Amino acid sequence: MTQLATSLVSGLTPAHLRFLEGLFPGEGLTVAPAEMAVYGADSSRRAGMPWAVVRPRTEEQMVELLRWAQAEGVPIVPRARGTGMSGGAVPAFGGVVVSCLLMDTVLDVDSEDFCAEVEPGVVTAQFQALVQKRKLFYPPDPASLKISTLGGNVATCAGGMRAVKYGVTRDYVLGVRAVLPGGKIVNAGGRTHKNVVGLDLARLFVGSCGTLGIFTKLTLKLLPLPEGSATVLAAFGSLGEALEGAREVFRAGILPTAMEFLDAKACWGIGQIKDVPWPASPDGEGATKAVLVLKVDGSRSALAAELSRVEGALAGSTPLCLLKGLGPAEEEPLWELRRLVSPAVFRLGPDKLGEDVAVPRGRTVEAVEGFQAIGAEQGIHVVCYGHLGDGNIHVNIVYDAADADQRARAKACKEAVFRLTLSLGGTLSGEHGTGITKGPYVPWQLGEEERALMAGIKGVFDPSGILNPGKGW
Ligand code: 2HG
Ligand code: ZN
Repeated sequence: MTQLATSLVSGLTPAHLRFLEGLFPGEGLTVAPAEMAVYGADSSRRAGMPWAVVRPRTEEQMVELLRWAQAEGVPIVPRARGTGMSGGAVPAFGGVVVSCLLMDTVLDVDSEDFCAEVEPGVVTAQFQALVQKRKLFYPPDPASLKISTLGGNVATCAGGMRAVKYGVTRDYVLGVRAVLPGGKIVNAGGRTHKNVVGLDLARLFVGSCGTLGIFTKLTLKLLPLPEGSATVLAAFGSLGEALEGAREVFRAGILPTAMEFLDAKACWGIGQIKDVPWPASPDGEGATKAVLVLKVDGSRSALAAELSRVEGALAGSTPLCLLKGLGPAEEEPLWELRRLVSPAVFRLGPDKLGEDVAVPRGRTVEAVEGFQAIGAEQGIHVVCYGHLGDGNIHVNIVYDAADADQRARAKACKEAVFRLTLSLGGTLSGEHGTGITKGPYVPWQLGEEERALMAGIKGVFDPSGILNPGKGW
């Protein structure tokens, strides 16, 4: 955990604390450092100490808080479960951390309008299970979905595995109600699935990482629930064969729901914490050099045929083994293996830089081979896995932060990965956002004109710059 020194001294006066006590009585306010520490960290393993933590239950409290914060110049850092990987929820400059977790009501689910209205603190997986009972489907599925919230997902434009077919969180946000610094309430978008009146303010909030306003209500688009799904897991003797197999799936005209891959190091790491179905040897030099996991969905009667088409497309790459799962009970163990990769990577070393670059789909082979070559050059473990179907590659650079030489080599790796990504026409972040870990690199990708426009927009929403400072562009 890296503690950010800038945030250790509280900027709150006794009068500020009296105001917060009045607005957030009882357990609504925390100022005890031991309790607050957890609200200063997220999954980036960076941390800053909040000056205070508040837990609003109502929009009225949010309005009062943001009116006061702007008048007093107090930084405000909204957060939910802190599953973000780039430090977006870390109070880099101290300030009052606003936990949105108590605003967790599903206000409406409408199977005629195909939309739902929710408060930001609703947990994503719980929401999906709820709408599923009504034969409705909310597709975005970030790996953190069992604990992360819809508000956090919208603030970060969370991606996930089903993005290949269904898109990312942005594609499901119809409307946003948010409170701005100064206490103004903004209603953007609404319940219609199409809307071209004015600029698309709702989508502007998506992925803005709590820098423009704090959500109090989200209107989300729903789909009819597909009748069934099926999964294929295939292991290959080379990375090239796996990547070629994936291309064949698209060439065959199949649009999978999800198309994920694991490289040899990822497969090895998973094998260290779980029995794996692919051929491997304990020293990491096993026969399996890459694994693909694909999902298809649709009507139950069509699934078996769809599975054989996927199998046919992969056949040319001569899989070492191929497992099929029909329906959630058979599929879940296969997806569990994929989800284990993020923690499994720590079997290779105590620390990691977790990148989530994305390249145009046609450049994935060059990208993955290039990232692995960079790791080999620097003599450091580079693990590649993730959302192959979107060209969104997780590049985990594993190192020991206590060792200065490894720290320097990990940084050199990260920068070489970024340079290669940009040279292939890619982006530094496909789904985790820039937060504080990638913030300094944003000018590598965005020009001065674009950054000036973004800064201008930020200034309109938040003229005093109090909302989540240090997370801009
Ligand atoms: C995933 O797809 C997540 O598993 C986490 O986005 C990736 O830990 C990571 O770097
Ligand atoms: Zn991911």
